[in-house]
Amino acid sequence: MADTAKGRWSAAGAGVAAAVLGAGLGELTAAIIAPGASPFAAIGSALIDLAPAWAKETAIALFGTNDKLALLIGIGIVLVAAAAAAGLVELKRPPFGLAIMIAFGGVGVLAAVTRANAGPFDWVPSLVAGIMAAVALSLLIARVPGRPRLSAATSSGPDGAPVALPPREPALERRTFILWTVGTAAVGLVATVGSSLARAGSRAVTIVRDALTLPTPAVTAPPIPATAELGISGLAPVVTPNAQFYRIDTALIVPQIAPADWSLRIHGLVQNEVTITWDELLALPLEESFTTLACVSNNVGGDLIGNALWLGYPIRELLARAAPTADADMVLSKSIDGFTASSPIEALTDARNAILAVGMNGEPLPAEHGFPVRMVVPGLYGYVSATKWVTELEVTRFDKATGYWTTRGWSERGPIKLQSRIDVPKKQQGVKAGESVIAGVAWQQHVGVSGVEVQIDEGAWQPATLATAISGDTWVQWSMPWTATVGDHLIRCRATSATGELQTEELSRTDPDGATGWHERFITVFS
Ligand SMILES: Nc1nc2c(c(=O)[nH]1)N[C@H]1C(S)=C(S)[C@@H](COP(=O)(O)O)O[C@H]1N2
Ligand SMILES: [Mo]
Repeated sequence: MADTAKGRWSAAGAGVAAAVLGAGLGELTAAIIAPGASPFAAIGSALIDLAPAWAKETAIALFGTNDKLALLIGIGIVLVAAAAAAGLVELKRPPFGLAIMIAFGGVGVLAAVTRANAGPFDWVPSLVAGIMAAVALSLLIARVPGRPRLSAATSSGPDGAPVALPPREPALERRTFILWTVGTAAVGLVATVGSSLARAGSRAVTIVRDALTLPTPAVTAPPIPATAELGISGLAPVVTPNAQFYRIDTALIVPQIAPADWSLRIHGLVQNEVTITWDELLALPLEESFTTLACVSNNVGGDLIGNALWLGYPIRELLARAAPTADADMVLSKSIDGFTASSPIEALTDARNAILAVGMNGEPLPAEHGFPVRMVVPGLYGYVSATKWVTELEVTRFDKATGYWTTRGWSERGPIKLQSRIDVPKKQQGVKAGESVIAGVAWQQHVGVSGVEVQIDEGAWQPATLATAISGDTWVQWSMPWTATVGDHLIRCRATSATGELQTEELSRTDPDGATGWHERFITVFS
């Protein structure tokens, strides 16, 4: 009787309700005892770490900076499907449905304990999740309408064997089952909501950050030239506000480091191991500098790039204290969450503003941009230089160690490539015929840009007007007046670097070391 379409739907529903309960209680346990070990986040992080270069690219291409949300939703969908299957299996072949629930908990445990900064109790939440889901499933499956009810206690037959009780009234049975199932799922949802409330309430680090005042810089950045900002509507502002700054990282849960607990250790191929605390870092003469960060995953025309005023201390000075040995050629910076970046040592020891940053646009680093301390290195893509939540610099060699993305198919070195982008007219924006403007940004950090040219409808390349660059470490705006004529047009741009290199037309993918090609945009001009 239970093996009817209705019975199977009930069993699948029981599986989903049991999983919701387990997941909710697991999240709640994590929120209380091991904030970093949320089963969802642990599995998600493990998936991120296991993902090859193409998977990261696909995620970013499809979902942009919402890639993490998409991943969590994906995990949720898989869990719901697996939970429904576990319910069906438990109906037909007990106790294998329970085994599936326990196995899922086991995957969570494995993911949690293998995380980079795993705590001693990180195995608990997923274990709780698996066991509670299994217990709930067995209780619910026993109540699937139409199941033979077995009872040894009250209705043994003459030979002592359990006998089936007469089925209960079907309507009553169904109502009881639905009540139990909905109740189970509801408890799970309440626990999930409770866990996120508990987490939000314990954002102590945010409170510390908001109360922080950064020291006055010993070296201030020169004022931004008045002619650096063209102020054209739709054009990226020359300094990117923090709230609009792109965010790319592998951290599903933003690491929460209290400055008082932060320190940076420099070790490896050095003569003196150096450790510096937050207070020691802030007591040093801090310097301001503008640097444009760019992601290697930025496609031609993409927006994974932003420019900020950073406040920090030159890494070169700290490395000098550590005194790297002559054979060192790389510094592997490490984040508290296990991310690593391989920077050529010369980029950190030459005259450029490679800094340990504590401030971004006049405030402490936002949590998602690396609070309390991150690296910023002009001229290198973020994945080989811009380590957020940085806690360690290992001085080493390229033939001895590799960074996080290098082991996943990206290049071990990532100098930023010469690029330019059209911002105005905006994508899919119709333009009215007449006097109009084409504008954008161009960059090759630490080299600088000397010119940008624009081509309309395969015509001759025309020079655009460059705004004043803040420095060679930042992007620069450009614009060109355009008398737009009715019809469809193709607009292209290309930059020339300060060393005379012309931006290549050759299209290349983002992996392994950054996209190339000219940005182009189709524009419709109407009368
Ligand atoms: N800890 C940590 N730092 C990291 C990353 C990361 O995944 N984890 N991603 C890097 C990459 S790929 C880029 S492009 C920059 C982006 O910095 P933003 O998020 O502040 O823009 O951070 C870098 N630092
Ligand atoms: Mo990146």
